[in-house]
Amino acid sequence: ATRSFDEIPGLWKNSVANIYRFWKHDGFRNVHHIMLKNFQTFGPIYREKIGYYESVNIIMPEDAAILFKAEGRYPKRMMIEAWISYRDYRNRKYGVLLKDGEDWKSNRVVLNKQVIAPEVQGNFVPLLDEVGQDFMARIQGKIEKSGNNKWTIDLTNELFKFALESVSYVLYGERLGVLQDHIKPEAQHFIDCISLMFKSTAPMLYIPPWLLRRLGARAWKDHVEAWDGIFSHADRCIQNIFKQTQEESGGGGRYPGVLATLILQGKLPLEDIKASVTELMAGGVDTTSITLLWTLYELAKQPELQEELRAEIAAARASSQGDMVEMLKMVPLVKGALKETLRLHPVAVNLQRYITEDIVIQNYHIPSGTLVQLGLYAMGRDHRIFQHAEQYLPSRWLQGYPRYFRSLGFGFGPRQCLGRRIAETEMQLFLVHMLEKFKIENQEQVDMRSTFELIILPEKPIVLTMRPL
Ligand code: HEM
Ligand code: 2DC
Repeated sequence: ATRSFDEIPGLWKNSVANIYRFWKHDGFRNVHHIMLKNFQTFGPIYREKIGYYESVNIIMPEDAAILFKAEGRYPKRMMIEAWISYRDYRNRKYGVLLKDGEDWKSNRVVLNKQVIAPEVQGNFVPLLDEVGQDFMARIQGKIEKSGNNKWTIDLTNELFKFALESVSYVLYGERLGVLQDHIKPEAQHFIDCISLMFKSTAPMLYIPPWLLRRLGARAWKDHVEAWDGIFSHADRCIQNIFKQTQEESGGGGRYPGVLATLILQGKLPLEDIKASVTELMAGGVDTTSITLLWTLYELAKQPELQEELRAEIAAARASSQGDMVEMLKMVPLVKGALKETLRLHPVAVNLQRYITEDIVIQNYHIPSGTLVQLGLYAMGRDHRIFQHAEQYLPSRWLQGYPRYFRSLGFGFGPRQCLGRRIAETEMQLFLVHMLEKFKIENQEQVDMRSTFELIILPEKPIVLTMRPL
């Protein structure tokens, strides 16, 4: 017989004691490690309640399939109260990230066609290719300046700039110019604000923002300051394009970028377009850059793997004859490397949905309306699900291995990552250029730990060395 909801194992009966225990174990920064431990202790399903945050947690791919079948017509993720509170506090509209129901759907459908549909990749490739090449020229310049034929550095901020330049070019059809030697202070401030925004969100997952606001707590103040910085810079970029689309009509057949296309189309109210474009700009920086940083870190550990990837890239380069869209169809191992990075170092520690019907998972009944979370980080490291789970093996994504509900780094279904097409294209082109030009090496062979600041980040700076091939 199916067991009842209240029989699911876990710590969910005393939420106050749980938040104390959580805080004592530095839980705010260890969400992913605590999750691993919970699955070890309780098995493949557990219930949890920390402060006001209540969930059922699952790990198996087969269970993920059941979860996503029960997500309904308007899939709903966990509400990030802090993000909602800021918008309400400053009277700002929600974009597609924070909308729900019919309002979400109608916006998302219009955005999908311009941002994630396979047909638009052709628009993005030349732009992202250009930024990728500029980044490599910048590294080459640094190597030459160094005088010893290499450049050793923590690439984090360089990659933030690369990602900001990339997403801005796609959104606005114009270069921001942040890859130059003197970065404009506004652009660096924008980058710093995004990191602070993520970091200050984490404690507010468990302690309600209104309480922190009443207490005058640091996290809330930082959070407001961070979003203020994000919105003011994005507003300036958007305003700029808005003026241009009013002045000129049809700029010579060149792809004008996502924002101008949406404005000219006129299918969404301007305020909705602005809100979602701001979210795309903010969502486009730390995600791809950190994923690329983890990828370079993994590749530095395996010079032979770098050679394998180079061989694939060289063959693709030769047979695509300069057509980059074609070339990207011929680099499955490069794509496998990115999947492998997201398996071991996912940006999102879990995926979640409020289910819209009753389901049965691991023989437990779960009622409609429950928040069910798939532990992405734990799934990627589970030996039952991935053979040699501890090894970075891009070839596991090629063939022969089971792939059913295992590659979920961007989420799943109609509510999956809206920036996925941009992110994948940007990262693939980056790796192609990087591997064609440089060898990647690291200083020390210690395993890098990670920390949770809403997204999963390296705990300490990752220092890498690049040498010309
Ligand atoms: C949502 C991951 C890059 C914008 C999400 C979700 C995940 C995710 C897991 C939730 C999906 C779900 O609930 O099923 C990633 C990863 C990235 C990345 C791993 C890069 C490696 C980007 C970029 C952008 C972006 C570059 C913007 C250009 C968004 C937006 C949403 C979202 C707007 C919310 C969509 C909605 O609610 O309808 N992302 N993301 N992401 N992402 Fe990304
Ligand atoms: C964080 O318990 C842990 O892509 C929580 O580009 C559950 C949770 C809910 C939503 C997730 C979030 C986690 C991690 C960061 C995600 C977010 C949805 C979108 C966001 C995955 C797993 C992200 C990084 C977006 C952010 C766009 C924003 C800056 C405008």
